[in-house]
Amino acid sequence: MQRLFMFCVLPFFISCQDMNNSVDKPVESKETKELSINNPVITDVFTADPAAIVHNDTVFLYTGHDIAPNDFNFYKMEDWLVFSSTNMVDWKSYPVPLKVDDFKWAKADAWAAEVIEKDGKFFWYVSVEHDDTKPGKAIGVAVSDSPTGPFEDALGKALITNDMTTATNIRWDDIDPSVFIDDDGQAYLFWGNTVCYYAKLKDNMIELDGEIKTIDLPNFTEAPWIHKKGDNYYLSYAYQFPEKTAYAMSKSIEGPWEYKGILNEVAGNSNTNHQAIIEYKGKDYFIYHTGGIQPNGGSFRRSVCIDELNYNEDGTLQRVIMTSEGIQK
Ligand code: FUB
Repeated sequence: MQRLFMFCVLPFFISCQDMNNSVDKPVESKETKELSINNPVITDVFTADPAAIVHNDTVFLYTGHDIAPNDFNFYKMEDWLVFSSTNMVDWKSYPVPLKVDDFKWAKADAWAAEVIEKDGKFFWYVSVEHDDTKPGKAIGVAVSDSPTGPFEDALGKALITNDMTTATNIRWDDIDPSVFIDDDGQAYLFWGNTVCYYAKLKDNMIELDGEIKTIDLPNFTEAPWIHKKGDNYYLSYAYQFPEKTAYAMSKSIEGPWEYKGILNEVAGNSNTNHQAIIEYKGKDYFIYHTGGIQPNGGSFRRSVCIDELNYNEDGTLQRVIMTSEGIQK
């Protein structure tokens, strides 16, 4: 009899209790999962001006390195850094792979740079201050057999100097190189400040192939980045100052470029905004910098952050939402 109660009556009793509970009690809220705070992605040094490539299923993140003292309100940058990750969250660091001093003809300012792989070699295009023989900013190129270096000057002189570009009189218009290899194998270098320049590169990646041209983009400040998705080319860039990121689209790397609007707002307490865009394991990422490490972070002590990038069906880009959480594992 006792057994009969347990097997037949008790379940019925429990289920009536459940019904009563669901009527009388408010529905409990679903458990919310606490997300990790993953931005900035590097927190032991200041990192700026990100560029990134995917090689052998690994992301290599190349950054500038802000070392300005807390009371110094301009850039102090002497070398570039490299990190790698296979999940966009955990980043491995390496010995310093490239310094201004590695370019004998340069005297200062390890400003924005970008790396590309071609035929098993890694070419790193950098902005620096030329020595007094050719005043102004200049673009150099270093090369290595490994994505993490060591890199060495590939040319022994600058690839671009201030006297080669005359669309503006300023001495800092030859900065922020962005390199892109089109589907037919032709490589292009884009760069500029105030004026956006581009030129073809020869197959050896260390000589220009033909004339330097300009692209007319609204409020172009600096930091061009070229990427392609499907049959669309995208030219994103720093817009106005303090800088937002804007972008233009084209069906050809040679243009015409159609301005599409703002992609990212002013990046918090950093007056510059410098982006890299990559696709990795089927997802798209927007890599940028803020002054997010406190108390001393800011325009001259920046830190690289990563958030998702989303495309609309027509290929246009959704505005980036900068988050503290960043990318979750
Ligand atoms: O980091 C120095 C300069 O600030 C870069 O070359 C620009 O893109 C801006 O981020």
